[in-house]
Amino acid sequence: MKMVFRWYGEGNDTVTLAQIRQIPGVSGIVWALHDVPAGEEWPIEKIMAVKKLADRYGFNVDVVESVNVHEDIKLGLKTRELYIENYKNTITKLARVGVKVICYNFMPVFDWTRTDMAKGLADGSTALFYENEKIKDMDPMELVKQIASNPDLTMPGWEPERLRHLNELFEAYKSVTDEDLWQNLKYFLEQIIPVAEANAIKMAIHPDDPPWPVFGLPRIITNHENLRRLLNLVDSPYNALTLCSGSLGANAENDVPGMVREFVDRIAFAHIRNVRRFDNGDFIETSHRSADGSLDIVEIMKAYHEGGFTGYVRPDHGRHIWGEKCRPGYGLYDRALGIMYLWGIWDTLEKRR
Ligand code: CS2
Ligand code: MN
Repeated sequence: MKMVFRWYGEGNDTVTLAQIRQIPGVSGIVWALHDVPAGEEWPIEKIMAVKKLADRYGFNVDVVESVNVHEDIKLGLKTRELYIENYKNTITKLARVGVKVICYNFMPVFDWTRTDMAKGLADGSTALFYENEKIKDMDPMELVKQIASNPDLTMPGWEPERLRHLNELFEAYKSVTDEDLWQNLKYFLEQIIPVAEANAIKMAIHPDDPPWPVFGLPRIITNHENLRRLLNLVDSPYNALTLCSGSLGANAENDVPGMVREFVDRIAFAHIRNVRRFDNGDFIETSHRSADGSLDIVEIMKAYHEGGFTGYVRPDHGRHIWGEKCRPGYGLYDRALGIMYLWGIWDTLEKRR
């Protein structure tokens, strides 16, 4: 496996490349142009600037997370043609700096959803928390306000640009069923996968987080059967997965090691993190260690190892520990600890081979 680390860019992240370089075994950064709105073509100068910076620290830029999909594509509107065209051009440009994997998602309106960005854990750290009942009665605008109240941090998936048209978007999605969303995803993939293939870039879809509908919006990348369906929409190795253990693992019915075993050849990018699920449907993010959450991270790593996985891996969200002030879920310390746990398991498995 190739270890990579998500980095939001200069002036946009509390973590520095100099710090990331000191985490053992990290070969690349996972990056994006966070200031380019979804749907627009990425400017080549900005792409080159990231490449240049990464070079200076010896990091590859193989993995991009995410090139966001414009809502008109998910809604299946006529205007999607322009946005699909832009997406294709972005793929071609990313190939010029050697990008190998593009992570994206197909969640309507919101990316990941939580009700508390800093819930206290027993050890005094804080972590992202999801409360089922709270979401049921919540006006999504409330959540938006809570997130927008921190002007220093625009969070991926919660960019002001995306949220500006919230009411219209909710209105537009009223008539979109799960099947419509599948059709719109298929249409998108049929157009972009040939371009991805020509540029040797794997398109790796990230599952929905949490893997069930929120605020009445449809969600489809949620379970084993649907991952299989996704891979069959366009049967190409370039139509691939970002398998996120924490997203899928929020639902106790999802057997994450089983998914790894079945799909390993189509997983281009692995997100590994743990969550603790509660009986009432709530869940909280924990350290990566198996004993701390509901997921058996050792079993997941074994499944990757046995499958001969050679793709990219990153620790996903971490807790906020040792007083670190950072983007929710994206501090340095806990993600670095997560990496050492993952390497510990992996190196042991390698020795035993
Ligand atoms: C998720 C998403 O993995 C994560 O951090 O919470 O924000 C993810 O980056 C996107 O959904 C991928 O498109
Ligand atoms: Mn993830």
